[in-house]
Amino acid sequence: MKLYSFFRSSTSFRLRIALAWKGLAHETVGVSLPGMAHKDPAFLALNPQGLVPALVDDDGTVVTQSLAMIEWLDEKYPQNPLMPAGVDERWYVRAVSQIIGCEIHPVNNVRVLKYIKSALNATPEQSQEWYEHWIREGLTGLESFLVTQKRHGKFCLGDQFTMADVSLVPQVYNAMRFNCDLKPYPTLMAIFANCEALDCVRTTEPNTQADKT
Ligand SMILES: N[C@@H](CCC(=O)N[C@@H](CS)C(=O)NCC(=O)O)C(=O)O
Repeated sequence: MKLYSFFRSSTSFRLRIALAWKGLAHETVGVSLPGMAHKDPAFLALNPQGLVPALVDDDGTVVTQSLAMIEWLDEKYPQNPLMPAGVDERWYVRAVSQIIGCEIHPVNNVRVLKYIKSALNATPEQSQEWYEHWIREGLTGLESFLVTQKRHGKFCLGDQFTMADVSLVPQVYNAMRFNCDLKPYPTLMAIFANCEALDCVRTTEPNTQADKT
């Protein structure tokens, strides 16, 4: 299979982790976001939304939308599952993933940051404040959610590595890149440290990627 990915993209990183965790061989094709390669007709033919990641399976199936892709991978290639068996646990894993994927990531996406700078004339300081604000708001809510649910252990769901962790790791990497203060989130950061020790994270993190610029 082929993964269309940008090294710094959080959503691409989710897929890199998932594929590595499942041991699925694939070729990674770099799609440069600064180079606007995600708007090239060849890439738009794979994902008309013009967003990474996209995955092309060996049978030609094309899938997009990272969280849907991870669940699709889990159903098509069930080894080393990223979704738990129980219905309550699946709800919880989806809830954590969606707090990140629907509430934190979208407001700090490349096109949003570009828009507030270009159309709304935000200064670099204002753009940084925007980023930090939504990280604080999002991670505060997520930390409280985990603490209240009391389902976490080594990972978000006990000691089972799941899609929740696959979602958490890239978001923390991104917040670190923007120099956010992450001390207020001890539960999330302890889980992040445990995830960082895994091969599927170490071998797929942005600095290891061939398309790194
Ligand atoms: N909900 C989508 C979001 C995909 C997405 O926004 N990807 C970003 C990179 S992390 C992107 O391609 N951004 C390009 C842009 O904003 O122009 C997913 O989870 O796959």
